[in-house]
Amino acid sequence: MIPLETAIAEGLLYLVPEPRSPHGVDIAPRGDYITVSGKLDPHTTVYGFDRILKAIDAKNFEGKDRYGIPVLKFDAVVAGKVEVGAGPLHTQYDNQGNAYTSLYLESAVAKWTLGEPYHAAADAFKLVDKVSIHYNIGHLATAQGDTMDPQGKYLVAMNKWSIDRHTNVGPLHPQNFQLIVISGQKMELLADMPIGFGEPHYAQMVKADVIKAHEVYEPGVSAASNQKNPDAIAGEKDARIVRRPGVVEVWMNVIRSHFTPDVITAKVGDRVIVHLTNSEQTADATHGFAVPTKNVMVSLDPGETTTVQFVVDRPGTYSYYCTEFCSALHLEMQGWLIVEK
Ligand SMILES: [Cu+2]
Repeated sequence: MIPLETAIAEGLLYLVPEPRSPHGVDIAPRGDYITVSGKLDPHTTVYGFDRILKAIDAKNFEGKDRYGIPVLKFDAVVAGKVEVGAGPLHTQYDNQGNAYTSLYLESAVAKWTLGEPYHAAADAFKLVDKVSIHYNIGHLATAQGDTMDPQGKYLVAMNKWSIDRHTNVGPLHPQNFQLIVISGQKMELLADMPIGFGEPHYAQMVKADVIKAHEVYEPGVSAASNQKNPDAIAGEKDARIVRRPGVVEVWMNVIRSHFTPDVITAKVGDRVIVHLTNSEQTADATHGFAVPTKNVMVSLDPGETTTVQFVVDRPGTYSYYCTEFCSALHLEMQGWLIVEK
């Protein structure tokens, strides 16, 4: 942690007097502009990063705040102001030097131009277009619009409410996402989509080839820690049960569609520790392991290893079974835990 005094002494922290209730602060793709939207001010303020650095070098301050943080002169650091409309919140960018600001009160998205080098001074910081969206837009996302490599083409308006827009399924309605085409000069609404979770916040839209998901875990890797645990791995051949006083430790293999071992015996009072390895190498071949009376239910992705443990306190015969519909023999994928007195 950097203490406030150190930040001030080392020249790391400066303030700027933004007009009204600043909300979203969004950096342009090349890091040259900082867009601040003022929620209660119909303008978006665009600060030039080079102007900020120059003002710091020239000690162009209008004073200090009560903690001693230098306050930069507003006029010295502002590159432009754009009258975007009522209730500006967040801004995203495209690959043509345009910015897109969500307008919460007005329920719209404003498109406007950045300054040099994207647009000549005469065309800079001008409102270009506005598109009405359905209702209560908060955040918005353009394709890679938060990165150094924005793609343009599409924008998603993340609307917090969806009043009357989709089939009513209860008091809580889905959020309404609206897809807008931004490849032309004018924005165009393409589609609505209900999304069934709480208020959408920062989200990223990236090209599919940016996502390099691994489909199968390297055997023995735990999804929880993303670490390999060689001591917990069990293939079908080395699956085993090891007993010591008060403990039954099981190395269990899981593959379509059986558990090895499929019978475990224990004594009342024993702690049962089960290391489970799903040794599937087929993407999507997930298995589960549930021991209902012990409140145990885990999901194992292909290759994954995980450990569960519980104490058996009553004699009886308990089933454990797979909870994923893994094959035609899924219903056979079960075993028995026999607890003796
Ligand atoms: Cu299964």
